[in-house]
Amino acid sequence: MQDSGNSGDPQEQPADAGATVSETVDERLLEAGRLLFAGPCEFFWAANNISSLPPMGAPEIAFAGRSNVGKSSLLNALTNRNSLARTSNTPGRTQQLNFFALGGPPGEEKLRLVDMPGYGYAAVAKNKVEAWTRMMRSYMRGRATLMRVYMLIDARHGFKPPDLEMMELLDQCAQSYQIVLTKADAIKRAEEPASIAKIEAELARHPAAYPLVLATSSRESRGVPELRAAIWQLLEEQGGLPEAG
Ligand SMILES: Nc1nc2c(ncn2[C@@H]2O[C@H](COP(=O)(O)OP(=O)(O)O)[C@@H](O)[C@H]2O)c(=O)[nH]1
Ligand SMILES: [Mg+2]
Repeated sequence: MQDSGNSGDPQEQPADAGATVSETVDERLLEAGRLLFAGPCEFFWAANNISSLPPMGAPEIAFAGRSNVGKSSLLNALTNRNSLARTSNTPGRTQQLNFFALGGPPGEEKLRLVDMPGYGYAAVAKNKVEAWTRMMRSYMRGRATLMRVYMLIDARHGFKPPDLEMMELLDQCAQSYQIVLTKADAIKRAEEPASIAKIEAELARHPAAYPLVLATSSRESRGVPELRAAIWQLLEEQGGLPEAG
């Protein structure tokens, strides 16, 4: 935001004065998000049924999406790792909730990242889909520390029927969620606003959905700092603020 009282020409300022002169809330959040995700991040728990969840502890955010949506790539981009979440070419194989401790060793983490099993994989048997749905439902209903689900949508494809089913489940569980577009590099920049507007129109029909969409590209690291900032802001808003540092 441009402050009309600030008449300083940026070129007149010393190169290192930018942060103090033009610091905005957004820059603060971007930096706080960057620092959060620059900390240690470690896999610490896998649950393949509802009775094997880790005890509740630090605030959790979960990542969900259809198989192949780019979830592993985005988790790796967020945490600056190459293989935190294995980028797999065998969609539907990992049918478990994977927990990562962020910002401290497990037990002292500031935030937990939860990699949800991919859904909508055609070759998965019906009884497995039902088991998956039961597990997601009981996890989301019983998890007081789960702050938000980030639901990933391939920017090229928009919502597909399995995504709409997932949103219905999230709505039923009154689980707060936000849509994150992946692979934004794969659509024309000029098409992005229309794609986002279409998605936001659908979101208006979903009570538990956060109304704004974030566009990301793991390949180009686009939108990734903004997603980190949004996650930090969520922690602040929910009072789960990690200690400064
Ligand atoms: N163009 C593009 N492709 C991506 C991006 N992120 C992931 N992919 C590709 O999408 C496929 C699935 O990625 P992956 O992260 O394994 O998806 P997951 O199954 O949801 O974990 C892989 O072939 C990736 O190379 C991206 O930002 N842009
Ligand atoms: Mg994956």
